[in-house]
Amino acid sequence: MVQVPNGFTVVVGLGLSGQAICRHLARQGVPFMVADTREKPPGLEAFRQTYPDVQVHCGLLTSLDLRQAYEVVVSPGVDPRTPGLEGLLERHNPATGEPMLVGEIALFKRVVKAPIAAITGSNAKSTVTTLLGEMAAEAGVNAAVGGNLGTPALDLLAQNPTADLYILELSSFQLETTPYLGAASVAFLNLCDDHLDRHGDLAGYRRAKQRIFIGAEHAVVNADDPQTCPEQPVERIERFSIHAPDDEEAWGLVEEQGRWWLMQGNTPWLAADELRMAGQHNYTNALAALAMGRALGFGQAGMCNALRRFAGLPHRSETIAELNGVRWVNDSKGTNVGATLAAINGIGAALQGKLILLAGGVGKGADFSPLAPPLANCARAAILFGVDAPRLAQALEGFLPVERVDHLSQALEAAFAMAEPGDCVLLSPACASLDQFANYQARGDAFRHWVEQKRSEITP
Ligand code: UMA
Ligand code: ADP
Repeated sequence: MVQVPNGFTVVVGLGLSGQAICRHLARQGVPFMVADTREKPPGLEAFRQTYPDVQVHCGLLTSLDLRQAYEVVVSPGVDPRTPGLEGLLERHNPATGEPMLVGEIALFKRVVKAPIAAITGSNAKSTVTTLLGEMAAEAGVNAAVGGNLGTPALDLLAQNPTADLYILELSSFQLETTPYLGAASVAFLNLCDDHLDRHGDLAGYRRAKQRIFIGAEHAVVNADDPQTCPEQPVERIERFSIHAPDDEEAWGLVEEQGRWWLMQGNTPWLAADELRMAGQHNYTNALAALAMGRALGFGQAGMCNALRRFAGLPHRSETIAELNGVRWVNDSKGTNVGATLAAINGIGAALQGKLILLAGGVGKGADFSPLAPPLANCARAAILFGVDAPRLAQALEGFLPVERVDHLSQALEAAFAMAEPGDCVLLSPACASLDQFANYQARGDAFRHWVEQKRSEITP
């Protein structure tokens, strides 16, 4: 048994969040040690060099005696139910008044002075978070943007201590270990099967996400997805929808003489064709950002300028090239069924030819059957790879032709051979990438690289 020294904080995980937590505790002069469930976590040597005096435990957490610990701060990738941590989330810490086990955002909340805007949902978090950051910049607000998006919240504090606003993308993992957020404005954008391997079922996943509403002054929710509505009182709630607004406060889409408009109540804010981001799902993303921005006091003109400029993030329904009349689209960030449905519906409807879907990877326990009907309508085939290809095939067979391969590179070759002019080859895997790639970016980069290589071969 490894004894945790009396009064020490235990940081679990040596990834981005864990290292940010360590830097923060070091700045605060709080004594801490580190544990990681992996025998050789990446970055261990560099960490030891930076913190030669900090004790590091690698391996099973059951061999840690936590009885004298002050508190345990877990990284988002670590399940609070991991053996060794059981019961800590439920146990009260007399010193902090919080659970014995918390996450990075709890530490952030204890010290942050400026207001927080927070965004969660199964999909569109990064897009809306980035967009709100662009709107803040247009409004001349000194905002720091990060969280699940990439820069840990505690690093934002260190990098921009005088920020007037912290705009955070928050995952269910981060919210699960945040006792109280108390944000100025939050959004819960949508909910579909994701991370069920971690949360057990959709109800558990939703419960974690619902924590974003704790102490919120203003909330933006999706009227078309009632699961996003708060189960606790929130002072001000605004709704967005793909339909026309049903009251003056509501945000929605209205078609007038062939042109779609982003509206609040009866007031048009912007024509949808002025946005650089394509697809109806991005119109609702824009509405959510507008609702948050308005509540935070940003002016209309600046927010609309940000919307006109923002081209969307890479790996999200990103057109890479057109080869022999076939469009190649990288939606590698489509890591769950909801995102892949949005991509199929957004692209499939407007297509002259057919869709060829490249999908597969780690399905995280999701039900893939909702993909079958829209694919039956608009797809030439689905080409499946990765560890959950058999489960995907089971859901799609009988609805459309299905081909199984081992790896994305073979899926690309197969798609190239079958595509006809007017078609679109869409990488939107509905799965995480971690069985075959370092992350979704590496998977999207592999797609991009292959397409660019092909383009250079076929265009002299
Ligand atoms: N791990 C262990 N043992 C440990 C610690 C980590 O096995 O003791 C594993 C985890 O299971 C995971 C990997 O290491 O597979 C990384 O986990 P981590 O908690 O160390 O991750 P960080 O590097 O701190 O990055 C985290 C977020 N990652 C996760 O939630 C898994 C990043 O979101 C986020 O950008 C970063 O903090 C900064 O806030 C990534 C993500 O995939 C993009 N998020 C999920 C998603 O968006 O669906 C939630
Ligand atoms: P997140 O940070 O929640 O993963 P992203 O903005 O990175 O969100 O987008 C993730 C995936 O979801 C991408 O495939 C993107 O095309 C898709 N997506 C974007 N907006 C929506 C939406 N409103 N509904 C469903 N899927 C969406």
